Amino acid sequence: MSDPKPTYLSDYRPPAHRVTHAELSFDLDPAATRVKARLHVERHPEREAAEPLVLDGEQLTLEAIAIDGQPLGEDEYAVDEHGLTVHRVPERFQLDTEVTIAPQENTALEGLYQSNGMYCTQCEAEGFRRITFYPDRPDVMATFSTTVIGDVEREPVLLANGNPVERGTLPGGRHFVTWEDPFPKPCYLFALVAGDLEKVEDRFTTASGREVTLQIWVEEENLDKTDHAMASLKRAMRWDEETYGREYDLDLFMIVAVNDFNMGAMENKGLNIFNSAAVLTHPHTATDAAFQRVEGIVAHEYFHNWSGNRVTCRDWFQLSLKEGFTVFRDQCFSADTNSAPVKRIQDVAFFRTAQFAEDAGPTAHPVRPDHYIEISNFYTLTIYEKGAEIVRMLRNLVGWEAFRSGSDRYFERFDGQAVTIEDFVDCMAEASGQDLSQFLRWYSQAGTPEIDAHGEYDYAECEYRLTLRQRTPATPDQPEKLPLHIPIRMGLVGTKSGEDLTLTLEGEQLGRDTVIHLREEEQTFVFSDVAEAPVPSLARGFSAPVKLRFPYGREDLAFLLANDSDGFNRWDAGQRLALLALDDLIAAHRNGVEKVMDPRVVEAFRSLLAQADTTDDKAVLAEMLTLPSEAYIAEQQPLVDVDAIHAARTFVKQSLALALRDDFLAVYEANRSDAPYAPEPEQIGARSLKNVALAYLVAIEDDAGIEHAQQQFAADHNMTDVRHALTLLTHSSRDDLSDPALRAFGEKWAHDPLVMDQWFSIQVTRPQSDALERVRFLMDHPAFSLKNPNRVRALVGAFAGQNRVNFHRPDGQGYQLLADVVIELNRLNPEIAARLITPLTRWQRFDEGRQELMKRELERIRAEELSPNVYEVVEKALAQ
Ligand code: B3K
Ligand code: ZN
Repeated sequence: MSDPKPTYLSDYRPPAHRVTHAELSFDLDPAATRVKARLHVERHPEREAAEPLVLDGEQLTLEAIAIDGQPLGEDEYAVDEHGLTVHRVPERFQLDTEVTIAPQENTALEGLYQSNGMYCTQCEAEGFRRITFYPDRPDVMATFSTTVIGDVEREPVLLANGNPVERGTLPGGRHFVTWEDPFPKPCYLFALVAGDLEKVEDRFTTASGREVTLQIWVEEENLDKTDHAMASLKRAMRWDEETYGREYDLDLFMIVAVNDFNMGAMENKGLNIFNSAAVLTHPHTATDAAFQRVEGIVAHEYFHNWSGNRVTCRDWFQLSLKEGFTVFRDQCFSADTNSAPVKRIQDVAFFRTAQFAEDAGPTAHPVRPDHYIEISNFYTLTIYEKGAEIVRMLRNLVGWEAFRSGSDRYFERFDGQAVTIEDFVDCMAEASGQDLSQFLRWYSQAGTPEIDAHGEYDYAECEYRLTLRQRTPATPDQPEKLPLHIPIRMGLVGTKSGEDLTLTLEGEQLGRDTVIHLREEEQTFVFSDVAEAPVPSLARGFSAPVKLRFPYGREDLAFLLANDSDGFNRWDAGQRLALLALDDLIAAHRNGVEKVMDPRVVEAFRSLLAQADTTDDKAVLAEMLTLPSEAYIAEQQPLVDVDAIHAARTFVKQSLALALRDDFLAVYEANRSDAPYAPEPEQIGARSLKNVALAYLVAIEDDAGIEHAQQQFAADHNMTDVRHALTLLTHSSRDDLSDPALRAFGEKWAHDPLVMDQWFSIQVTRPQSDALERVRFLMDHPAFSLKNPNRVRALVGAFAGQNRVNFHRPDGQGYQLLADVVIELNRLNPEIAARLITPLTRWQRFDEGRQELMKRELERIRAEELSPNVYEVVEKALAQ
C-alpha cells in the first residue's frame, strides 16, 4: 500500500472511451451484493483503434464479463487491484460485467455500504469504482438506469437517481424498483439507498409551473425532525430561481438522512444523501447554529444541481469550480435569509482561523492544485472557502449584473458538459469586458497574501496617501509568488465628523465607499480634497482573502468600532482592539508579570452593551461582544503559547465580566423569553446576545452566575439554551456543579445519537486538566464507536481541534492519543483518519519541546502500513 504515486493536472487527457448509457442492477446482500452493469461504450473519435479499454475498479470480485453478448476468454482481459483492461474492443459496443461486493464490510464509507442496516452509497470522488468497473472520472457523462432488488421486509424502500419507472415483486420475498435518470451525469453523482425508511413529502411548483415532489427519507423516529430541512429546501429552490434563474429539472427531489457519513452531505442527482447531523433538527435536539447549518447545507446540495451536476468538473483539479461557486451561492442564500452581516462575520471569523492556518501549514495548496495523491484529501477549506472568496471577489469586480449574465452564459454554454475553471472565468470576462488574466493567479498560487498598509494625511495639501505592499509567503512547492490582483473595498472615516469622506482619486470622484485595485507589489493611492484627518477603513466586508496589517492605534480602533459605516469592519475593529490588549496580556503571562486590563477595551464593551436595547441586529452585537477565539489569537502569534493565550483570554473575559456585571445582567434579563422556539433571525439574535451575556456572568465564577446557568439548564426550553448552559457549567472551574447536569442530560438523550454527539463534545472540550482522561473514559463508553464519523469528530476531533490547552499538554499525551486513533482509523476509514491528523501537522507553530513530541507521533504513524490518504498527509507534514 505504501508509496502511492501522484496524479498531475498537466497529464490530463480526454478519456479514450466514454460511456453514453449505463444500465445497472443491484441484487442487495450484506455480504455479497451482485452488481450487473451493461455499459454502452464508444471510442473517442480522435483515439487510436488499438487502444485497450481501461476501467477503474477496486475491491470488486469479477463474476462474468462479455462484449456485445460474447463472454470474454481469460486472455482477452486482465484485472488488477486498480481495475480492468480489455485488450481489444470495437469502436462502439456493449460491455456486460457482473461483480460482487460486500457492503457490510465497507467501513471506509465509500462506494456501497451499510449504515444502521440500511444500504447507501457515497461515490464522490472515486467511490464508484468500488461498485462496478467503470471509467470513474467526472468527464465521462452517461444516462443511468438503475434496478435495485431487495428484501420486501428489510428493504421496503428502494431508491436511486431520477424517476421510478417500474416496480414489482420477485420470488423469495424480494422486490425491485427501476429508476431512470435522463440527465447525463458523471458516476460520482450516482446514488442508491435501500432500507426501512419513512418519508415526509411536500410539493414545489417551479417558476415555469412544473410540479416537483419533494421527499425527505428518514428512520421512523426522526419523522418529527424534517420540517426545517423541507422549508429550507423550498426556500432554496425559490431563491435559485429568483437569483440565478435556475429551475429544478426532475419531477422528484429526494433527501435521505444516514447516520454514518464521512462528510456533511452529497449532491447526487435527484437523490441527495445527508449526514443526519446536516438534515435533522428539532427545537429540543438542535441548536440555532445547527438549524442554520442545516439550512445552508440543504441549500448547498440543492444548488449543486446546476453548479456541479448539470455543469460539472472536467477533472478533480477543477473541484473548486463546483465547490467554490456553490459555497458562494449558499453563503449568499443564508445571508439573504438571516442576518447578512452576522453571516459574513461568522464565515470570515472561521475562514481567517482555519483556512489561514491551512495556507500556513504543510498541506497548503492552490485553489486549483496541480497534483495530488489522494483526491479525498483535497476537500479542504482552501478548495471550498477560499474558492468561494475568489468567486465573491469576481462578483464584486464585475458587479452583480455582469456576474449574473456570466453565470447564465456558463450554464447555457456548458450544460451537460464537464469543464474547467478557465471556462467559468472566461464567461465572467466576456460578460463584463474585463481582463481577468492576472486575477486567475488566485487559482494557481497557494498561501495567504499579506498586505502591509500605511497612510499619511497631509494637512497642507488635504491629501491622504495610502501605500499598500503585497507579499505572499512561500508555500510547499511554490517558493516564488507573483503579485495578485487584490480588490480592496475601503472608506476614509473623518475623525471630526465620524463619517465616510468623499473619495477623490486622481481627479475622479468615487463616492464614500470604493474599491481600489492593488495589482503591483507596491502601490500608493493619493486621495485629494480630504477635508479632515481620516482613519482608513480597509478591506471592508473582507473584500479579499488576505491578511491586512495597518498600524492602527487603540484610539483609532475604538473610533472605527464606534463610527465605521461598514458593519463588518466595525466588528473587525473590535477584534483588532481586543487582540492588541491580548498581546500585552500574553506577554505579561509569559514574563510572570501582573496582568492589567486595558481600560479602552472595557469602555468599548460598555458602549456596545449600551446599544443592546436599541440595536436592530442583536446577533451582530453578540458577535461584537465575543472575544477572538483561542485559535484565532494563536494565528496572530509568531510562536503559539497555548497556555498564555488561554490565560490571557480568560483574564479578559473575567475582567470584562467584573467591570460590566450589571450591564451583562441587564442584557441577560432583557433577552430571556418564553416564546415558543422558532429558528428565526430575531429570536436567534436575542438568544445569542443573552447567551453571550450569560457566558460573561458565569466567567465571574460566583454563585449568582452559576445559578443563572443552572436555571437556564433546568428550564429546558430549547437545545440552544440548554446546551449553552451545560457547556458553561461543564467548562467552569466550579465543575463540581456540572456532574448532575451532565448525568441528567446523558440519560435523557441516550437514544438520540445527534444529541449524544453534543454530550461527548461538551465534556472533552473543557479546559480543566482532566479532559484527556475524560476522552479516554468516554472512548470506552458503550455509545462510542470508531466506525461512526460523527462520533469520532464529536470526541476525538473536538478534543484535538478545540481543546487547545489539553491537546497540547506538555507531556505529549494529547498527541499520543490522537496518533493512536489515527492508526486505528487508517485501517477502518482512511478519509476520516487523514482529516483527523490536521492538528498534528501544525507542529512548526509550537515550541521545540512540543515540536519534538508532535513529530514523534507523526513518525509513529508513518511507520504503519498506510492508506494513500494518511500517507500523503503525514509525508507532507514531515517533509517540512
Ligand atoms: N460534494 C460533496 C463532497 C463529498 C466528497 C467526499 N469525499 C459534498 C459537497 O460539497 O456538497
Ligand atoms: Zn459542495
